[in-house]
Formats: sequence, C-alpha cells, structure tokens
Amino acid sequence: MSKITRVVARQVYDSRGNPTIEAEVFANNMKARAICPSGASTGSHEAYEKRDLLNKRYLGKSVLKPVELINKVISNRLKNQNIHNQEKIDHILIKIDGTKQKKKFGANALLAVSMAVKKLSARIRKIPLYKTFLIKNNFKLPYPLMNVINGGAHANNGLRIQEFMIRPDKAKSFTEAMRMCFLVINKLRILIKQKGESTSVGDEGGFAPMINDNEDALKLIIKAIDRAGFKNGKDISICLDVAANELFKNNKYSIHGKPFISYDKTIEKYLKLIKKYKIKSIEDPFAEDDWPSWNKFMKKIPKNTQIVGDDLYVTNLERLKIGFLNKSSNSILIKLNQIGTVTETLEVIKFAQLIGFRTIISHRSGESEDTFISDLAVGTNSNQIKTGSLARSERVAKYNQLIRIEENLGNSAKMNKIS
Ligand code: 2PG
Ligand code: MG
Repeated sequence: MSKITRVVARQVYDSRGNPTIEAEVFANNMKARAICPSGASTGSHEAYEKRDLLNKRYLGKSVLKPVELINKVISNRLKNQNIHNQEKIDHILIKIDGTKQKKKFGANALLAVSMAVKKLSARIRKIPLYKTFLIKNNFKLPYPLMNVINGGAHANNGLRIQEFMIRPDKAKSFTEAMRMCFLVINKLRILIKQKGESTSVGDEGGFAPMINDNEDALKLIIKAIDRAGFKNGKDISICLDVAANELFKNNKYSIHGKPFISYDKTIEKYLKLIKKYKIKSIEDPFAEDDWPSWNKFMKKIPKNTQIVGDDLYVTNLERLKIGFLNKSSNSILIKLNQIGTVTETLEVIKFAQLIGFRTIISHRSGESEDTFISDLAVGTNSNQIKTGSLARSERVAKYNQLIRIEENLGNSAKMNKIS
C-alpha cells in the first residue's frame, strides 16, 4: 500500500490560453500530475466546470477557487488513502462534492485529481499507464479520427459543421495511419493555398479556411485524399462532428445552409451527403435532447455508418442507457471531463462495449500537453481516438504518445477493428 501524502493544485493555461487546473499528487516520495481540458461546444448535461465567474482580474475565467478547494479540502481528505485504490478515491471525490453535476467542487477540480492519482499509481507500480485500465493483454491501437478542417465553434469561418475528419481505415499499424493522415494533410494544405485561402488552423489544429459551404470543404478533402494516392471511402473515410446543438432553434436545424429546416428534411440532406461523399461517421447530427430525430435517423442510415453521441450522452451512464433503449446511435464519444472522474468514465466505457457500441476517446477543444487520453484509448480497447490534427503540440502530443505505445507493444501491437 502506498499512501497519498498530499495533493497540490495550481492554475495553469490551456491551448486556447484560458486558465485551467493542474493537480499534483504525492505518495512514496513520488509524484504525478494531470491537467484538466475544457470544451467550447459543451453539452448542457455535462458535469460542471467551475470558474471564478466574479473575478474580473481574469475576466471571470480563472479557476483559483477550485484550486483552493483541492489544496485545502481534497488534499486533507485524500491523505493516507491507498493510491492504488482508484475507485475508492474517486468515490470520495464524488461524495465530497455531493451534487449531481459536481457543482460544488467542479468536475474540473475532481478530474485533475482523479487522473493524477491514476498516473501516480502506474508510476509507483512501474507499469505503463495504458496497462492500468480495463485491458490486461491483447492491446490494440485506436484509429485516429484526424481533424483536417475546423468550422462551427472552433473557427471563425462560416462553416456550419464543426469538425471535418479523416479516418485511415486501411492502415495496418498506427504508424501507417499517421503517415496516411500526414500525406492527406500536406495535399490539403497545397489545395487550400491554391484556392488563395489562408492555411492557418483552428482550435483543434485543422485548417480553418474562410469557406462557408460544407460541401466545398468536403470536396477539398476528397481531392486531397485522391492527390495523396488514396481512395475515399476505402483507404480513408470522411467523418464529421456536426455539433448540432449549436445549430438548433425552435425544433429546426440549420446544418446544411443558413435557413433552419425541419428534422426530416435535415435527415434527407444527411443521407444525400453520406451517399455523395461516402461519409462513414457522423457525430452529434441532432441536438442533445432531440431523442426522436436520433432514432429516426438510425433507422435510415446505410449499414456500417457510425453514429456517435457526444453532447447526447456526455459520458453519462444514465443518458447512455436512455440512448440504448431509444436506439439513438451505435457509438459513443468519451470525454473524461464530461463526467468528472476516471472511475465513472471507465464504467461508461464498460457499459457501452457491453451493449456493442464503439467507444471513441476524445480530446476537448481546449487541451494541454497531458496525454492521458492516448493511454486510456489503448487501455480500454477503444476503436478510435479523436484528438485533432497534425498541428498544435497539444494535439500532436497525443498522437506521439500512441506511437510510443505502439513501439512499447512491439510485435504484439495490432490495430483495433473499425466495425
Ligand atoms: C466535440 C469537442 C471535441 P469541444 O464537440 O467533440 O472535438 O469539442 O471540446 O469544444 O466540446
Ligand atoms: Mg462533439
């Protein structure tokens, strides 16, 4: 048994330059630290992100209060706890907060501590972090859902869809998956330049050219896939995150252009897009509480289309159960800070896999150098990981960690299944 001696937290900054929490846990004369990420297009059912709303010095964005709560309350409460008993520690954190959405301490405070505990436990046991989750052998590498064009809340162009991604389905190794994405991104950069558009990037490292039409973005990506020597829909698939919450008003959607249209017309448009551009995955095609539209869409999609619930489930077991009964999707996006502890995240992953859902581990648009999610993806046998583009070090860091894990696994390293 290794006892926690203390927990120290501090305010650091995320990739958008906003304050966030870093927690550092001490035991056995060793320490480990973790940084909590932060979303922009957040679901209203997510666990609460606590900020000092009244602190004008930081425009209401600082996290000094939750940092203080870790240093003064959580540190004392976790003192002498066995660092290897993650479940017990997480349940203490859940209880100490006591509210459903973790409003008192903030999910950002709880998660930073929870992840740091997990890391330190692995460090003390001298095993790689990815070996400490659900899977004990036959580790598999996830397919990257690589962001190539940013729109929506992650860029200031006019694109309504938030994320245009590519998935290198034919890659036989993670290293090869990365090479394929690298080639497409380089071709895409040239194509965007040729269009006379800026090749600067959005919050998640994908290009953010000033184009307004979703279909223009899709055409550019298909051209880039082709120029890189691959076949769209075979070697590489296009995947989208619509983040429809942001495009929903009075029961209508404005995903495919400015006017708001009904859900059934929206479904029709989606089906056309899927067919025309061979789209293999759509995340959040409808708003977080519009359960009927999700269900109707599921009945109409072509076989093997991945429908991913993000804001719909918010990594919450109760909501996932509703979605399962309602036949809302066949996959779930997993974000640790939507729920607030490692233990609860693992419970959701276990249940999702039990009911045959694909699990996709995800970053947030506000990220840090922390690569916890790369290990989580491998350690839970998750099919895919969504962690931005090959740009911005906070995104690339996650991919680099997966390259290291693949190397560490040596000959036993295999890619996960796409379907
Ligand atoms: C999403 C995420 C991550 P955010 O919607 O899936 O890409 O964005 O972190 O802004 O919620
Ligand atoms: Mg999303």
